Amino acid sequence: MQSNNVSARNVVVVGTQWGDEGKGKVVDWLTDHAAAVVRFQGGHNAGHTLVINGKKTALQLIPSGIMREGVACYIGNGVVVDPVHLLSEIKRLEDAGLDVRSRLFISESCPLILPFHVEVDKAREALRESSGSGKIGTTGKGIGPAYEDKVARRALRVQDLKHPDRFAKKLRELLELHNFALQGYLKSEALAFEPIYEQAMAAAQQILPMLADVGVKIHGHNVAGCSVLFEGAQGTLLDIDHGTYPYVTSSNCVAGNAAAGSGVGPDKLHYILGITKAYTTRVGSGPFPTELEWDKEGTVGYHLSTVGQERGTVTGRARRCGWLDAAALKRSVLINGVSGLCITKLDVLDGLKEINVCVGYMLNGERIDILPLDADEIVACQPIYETFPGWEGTTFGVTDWNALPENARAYLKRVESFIGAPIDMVSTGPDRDHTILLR
Ligand code: 2SA
Ligand code: MG
Repeated sequence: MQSNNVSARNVVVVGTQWGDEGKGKVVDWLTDHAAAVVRFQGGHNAGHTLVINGKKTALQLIPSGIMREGVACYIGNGVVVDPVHLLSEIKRLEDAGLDVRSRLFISESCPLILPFHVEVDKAREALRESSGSGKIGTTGKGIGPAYEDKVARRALRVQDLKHPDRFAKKLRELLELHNFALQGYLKSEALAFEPIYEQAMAAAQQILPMLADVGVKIHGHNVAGCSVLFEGAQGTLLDIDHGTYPYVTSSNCVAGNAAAGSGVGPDKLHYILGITKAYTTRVGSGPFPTELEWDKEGTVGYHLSTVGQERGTVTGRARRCGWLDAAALKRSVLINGVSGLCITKLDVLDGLKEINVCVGYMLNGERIDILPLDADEIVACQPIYETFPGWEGTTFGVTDWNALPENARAYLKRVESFIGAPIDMVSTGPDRDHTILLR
């Protein structure tokens, strides 16, 4: 193979909080300069909302690049694929007039999410709740159980769809194992083999033409001098290793996994863009030191929740809301090797009298300035805030740094100096053009 053309500059876009930082919009915006967009982890638990010419589109499994004509979209080996969901998402986009099948490429190494994964996911959550150990608050899409099968080396993969007999044999074995759990300690019902097999084989007809050797394809773009975008899903604090375990998703959401999850070398990750919302949200259970009361009218939390329209794209669940946690951000910047940050939804802070930023915590009588690793310790953290005056007028849709109110600039500059990474972009609204570029 030839070495990469030096003009290619690949960018990894990752969430630095608990997801929903606005990655989809930023990926879409950056796609102007990219030949391809790659998903490398997660599955259809992700919800990336794009607003183009005032029209909203929500993507779950398909990379955000699909909204741009001529951009290739890759689903890398690190993604778990529900074949039925994939086809319904493709159909939804095709119904909206998009050309999808000629531009979407899927790695044959992706593990499949099958109906029993969804049942196990839901039954486990019900059991956690009834036993008093507390729900994780998963999206119920079967993500965790599918990744468990991958790690246990028994998963059915996209490539098994090519071989009906092999698929049937593996499916029988896997189904037996999951039915044993479902009928036993999960107190649910067994699933039948035939409908799952038939549905998967029907889906295979449509999916197999989209298979591709993703790592080689990405390399090809780079050799041709074209840049590629890696689109992270969820966020760093939901990462299976580095997040607030066990209240996490089941994949690595950090930038390093863009390489392993798509089949390229880490030397091809040229710039890491961390996406950070100007405040914090979290959907699902787990510790959240700067959480505010967000469901009571008249509170700051309620302002963030309603003005920010903080509802899950996939599940419709209300997201928990709180102040920006710069001490948590500090850890994210470190783990991802963030080159620059993009601050999103700044306009949601418009109209607040005062704005707080968490710059550390009191933990067991000591002051610390970075988020601890142990979820129980995070629960015990008391946030230490710096308070900033709010600003008059609106930042909505502003496209020039100097046109931002002085107090807004001061707020962003303080965040930048505390976390030690530059703010390279600011997003001031959902539309493509509501963007300030600083570098
Ligand atoms: P799962 O389903 O096993 O990945 O859930 C485990 C935890 O990961 C969280 N998680 C998410 N958090 C924020 N956004 C996500 N995507 C959707 C969105 C979520 C939605 O964009 O709004 O619609 O509810 C996402 N996906 C997973 C999840 O809440 C659990 O805490
Ligand atoms: Mg989302």
